Amino acid sequence: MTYYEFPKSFIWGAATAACQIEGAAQEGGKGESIWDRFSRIPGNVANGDTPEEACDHYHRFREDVELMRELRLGAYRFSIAWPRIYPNGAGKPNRKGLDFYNELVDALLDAGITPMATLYHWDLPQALQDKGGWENRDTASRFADYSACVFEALGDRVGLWITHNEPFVTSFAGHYAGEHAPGKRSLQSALAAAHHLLLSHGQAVRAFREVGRSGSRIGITLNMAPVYPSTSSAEDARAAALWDGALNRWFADPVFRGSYPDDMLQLYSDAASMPAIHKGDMEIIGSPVDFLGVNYYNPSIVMSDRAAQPFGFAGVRRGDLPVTDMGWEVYPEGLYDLMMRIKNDYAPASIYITENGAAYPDTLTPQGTVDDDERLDYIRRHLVQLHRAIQDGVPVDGYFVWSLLDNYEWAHGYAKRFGITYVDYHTQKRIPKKSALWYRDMIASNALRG
Ligand code: GCO
Repeated sequence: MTYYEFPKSFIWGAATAACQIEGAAQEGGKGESIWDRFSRIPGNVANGDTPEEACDHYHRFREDVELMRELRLGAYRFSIAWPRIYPNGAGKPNRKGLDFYNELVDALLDAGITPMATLYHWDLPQALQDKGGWENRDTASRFADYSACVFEALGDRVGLWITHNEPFVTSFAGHYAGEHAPGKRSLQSALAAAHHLLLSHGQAVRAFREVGRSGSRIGITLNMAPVYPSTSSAEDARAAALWDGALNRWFADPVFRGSYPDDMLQLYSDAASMPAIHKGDMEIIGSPVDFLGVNYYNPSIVMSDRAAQPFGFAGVRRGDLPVTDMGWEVYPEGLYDLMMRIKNDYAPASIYITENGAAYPDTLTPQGTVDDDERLDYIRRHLVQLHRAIQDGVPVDGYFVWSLLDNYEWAHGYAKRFGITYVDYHTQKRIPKKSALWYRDMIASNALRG
């Protein structure tokens, strides 16, 4: 039996996002978000599910904080719904929206839980979408104003900030694949959205440096994956390099090096018209961050496929790995490879795993428990690899399991359960799964056995 002890200051947490858990979509003065709008269009979301009620966390946050306390979480990553603060995207902030997050933060601090706030987890005010959304450069300035308002309101108590969650998904799932709000399908739109998201990140970091309390920290969360070619052929190696460019380098290079990668810039400029990159943009985007947030779920395995649009490569499965309910292959060693790669190529001062977890089709036993052994095993095996990366010098300071609660899984609606806590959507009852109880005990010992 091996004993994997984590650093003393290591932070154990769980993550959620406003749109996925809050509900109360039309209460407390909240404005419409692009997900409120997108989810009501038939065909966009499984079962026609909307975020209207979700986990009703808006009304049950005290109970949820109590649950976190019982699970001994050291930190909680949540997101702020921009349309709660600026129902119309700009103008005067909505006091009731700020009050909600003020009360949540106070409840967390009373329970001894460190709050980590994400400013943008995909719920753009619809009013800004009506003006072009992230394709419009002006949205970046609106984001900087919104961020400054929230820093001002919560910055005396929130010490950990994330500007954006997964700008790759916001831009490409939302504007190229059309699977997420606002449902666009154009490479040009996706590239414009990506640039303005990155620009808004840099602007928010600069706004934070002007007001941020000393000791508080800001970063960005990227969804990154190790990319493996499916064979040792030169074509597959090229395919893997391109996908790595699209998924990882297009976002990490600007943030850490202040430039887009040359090979991708060439490829994208040949295929679509790039948004205007103003003088000074790249310096703003490259403003130093205090940490990198990494969301890791599964590896990318890529092969060359001349027929695949638009760049002649396709993602494939390795085939010999178990898969989750999302169809994602489970490969914990990928987390180790990814950590080493990030350390070598970008050398961030600090890393938080801001999401890692798995969906499985959980069921309640007659005794009222949820025996999610597969999820428990998924988390445990990823933590073993994370421990290995820390031993090898990667500065990982915390881990947040996705997710605290079963919740609204975007285009999959309520059909996919990622929680360590089961949510009965009819009664809104929360039932900690076996993985949650295991996580609680692991946190208490700050170590794994395995
Ligand atoms: C993401 C988001 C989460 C998802 C989770 C599971 O990574 O897509 O940050 O909101 O729910 O990742 O897909």
